[in-house]
Amino acid sequence: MTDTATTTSLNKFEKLKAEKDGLAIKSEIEKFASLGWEAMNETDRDHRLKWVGVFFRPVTPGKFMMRLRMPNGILTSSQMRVLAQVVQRYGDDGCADITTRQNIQLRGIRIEDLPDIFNRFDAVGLTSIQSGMDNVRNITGDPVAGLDADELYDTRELVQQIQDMLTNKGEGNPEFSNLPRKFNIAIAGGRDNSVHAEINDLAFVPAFKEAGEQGSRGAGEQNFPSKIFGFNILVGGFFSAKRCEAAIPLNAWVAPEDVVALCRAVLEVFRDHGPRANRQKSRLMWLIDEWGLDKFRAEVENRLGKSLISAAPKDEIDWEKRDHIGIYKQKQAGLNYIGLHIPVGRLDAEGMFEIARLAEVYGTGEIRFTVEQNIVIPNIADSNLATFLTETLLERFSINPSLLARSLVSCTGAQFCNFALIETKNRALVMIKALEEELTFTNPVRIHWTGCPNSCGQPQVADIGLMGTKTRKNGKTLEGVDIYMGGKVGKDAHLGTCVIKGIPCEDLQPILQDLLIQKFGAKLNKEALVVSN
Ligand code: SRM
Ligand code: SF4
Repeated sequence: MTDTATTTSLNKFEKLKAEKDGLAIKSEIEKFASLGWEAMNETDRDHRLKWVGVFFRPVTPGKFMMRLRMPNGILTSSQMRVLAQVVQRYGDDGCADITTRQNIQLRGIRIEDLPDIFNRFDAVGLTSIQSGMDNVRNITGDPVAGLDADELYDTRELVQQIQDMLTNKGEGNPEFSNLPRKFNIAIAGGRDNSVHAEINDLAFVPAFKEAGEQGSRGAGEQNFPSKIFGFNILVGGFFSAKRCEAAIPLNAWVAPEDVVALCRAVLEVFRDHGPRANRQKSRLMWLIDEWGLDKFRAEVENRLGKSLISAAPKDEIDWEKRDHIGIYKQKQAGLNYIGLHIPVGRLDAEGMFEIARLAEVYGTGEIRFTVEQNIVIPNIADSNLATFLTETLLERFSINPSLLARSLVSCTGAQFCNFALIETKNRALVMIKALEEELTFTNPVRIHWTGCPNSCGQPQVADIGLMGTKTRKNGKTLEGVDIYMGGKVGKDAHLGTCVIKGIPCEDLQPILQDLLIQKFGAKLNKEALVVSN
């Protein structure tokens, strides 16, 4: 237990963890399945089940959500088919959402089916372990790792190794199942910061050291003989209702072979010293604030058992961020990856089966998720492209969506999330359609919706971020949004800030229309001009 925790009064969540470790739930699944959700101990049901990725939904009691882990956002067609079978059995209640962490969540789950679902997961190598509460979330990596001719490092293996270390290869690892709070890790392997490194508690961005500054040689060495490849480290990025911060440089560089040990060292420091009294002040940045960066860095060195090398003077993030939608040549001659736009990340069983089929028929069965809640199918031969393009699924999941829809991201919102102050996904889709009827665009505009200040939909990284709130109009309380602007992704990423507060959702469309015209070069369509005249 932590030095901080022993000297301060424990909050409700620390108490429930101290009473019984979340991972203990793993051996009780059969029991819960026969008891049923109504007879279960409420703390087990509402909180501890999250250690195995099962979320009680107060909005739809009895219909649970399951959050998987998808290291680097990669899965196989067989895994996708199992996920589809799971949601299919729930009819209209069953659906899935691709998440802003390159991951997937299933909906409509009945507690009595959990033993069978976990067996099915085991059979195809899927896991949902430690995906919620005070654990490390899905670890993100470059969505085109191993495909992109310009990549600096293929992040896939490293991401998997970190997940294996944290979860004991999916079995559950009590060493890291009682952190002071959630924790996010990302590894960027390309030049465009596809993972939003800046909003993670711990992030690795590609950077070269001059040969001689460091002992061993890294993976990019053959292409840059006088330079050694590794990562500059960023720490402390996070969003919460109370505070949002971009990650700051640790002034440290690691070779790829030291990344797993570095993750372990940082997590041990956070686990053993992170503040646990107030959950609103428990993320890693609060510890860094309390200690100062130098003490934090020294403590990480202690745990690592060696000195950290200072950061490379510059990192290699020098591109604008790509969205990967459309057809792109891979570094392997004759092969392509194709990005499909999945509107607000929402899938049904039929769509999931079809994606699995396309990945098998045209590719090698591999499927990838992006943090924009979309899908990439890699390894499609040139000779298969023409037929691929005739598939009817592309009418639903386009490879060339309209410019506004293309970059739309939305969190879960009021349909399933009890924190939500507004409905998001459906509203976002309706709004985009209405705006596209009125306006013509020359560039994509990245609009992110999030249903409450927890910021799961990352409004601070968007061109226009919309954060749910309650607002007053004519004496009535209405669903509204605070508007964020100025989020920059890719090279020189920085967070956007709130520019307008408390707009009722019913008044939002003309305000967005104005912003799109004034700030993003949108033009009113001829038809809209005629109507407004
Ligand atoms: Fe989140 C809590 C959904 C990404 C910050 N998030 C929740 C819960 C679990 C609340 C709940 O129990 O209802 C939401 C589940 C709703 C549901 O039924 O789907 C939820 N978060 C999501 C997802 C599904 C949004 C999406 O539509 O994509 C994302 C799942 C990612 C994953 O696969 O693990 C998701 N959440 C994020 C992100 C974005 C990111 O990681 O890049 C953030 C901001 C970044 C960060 O954490 O620093 C985020 N979620 C939060 C917070 C605020 C954390 C804090 O320190 O205060 C909460 C509330 C909490 O943890 O107490 C929260
Ligand atoms: Fe729920 Fe709020 Fe997160 Fe949206 S931002 S998923 S409403 S907690």
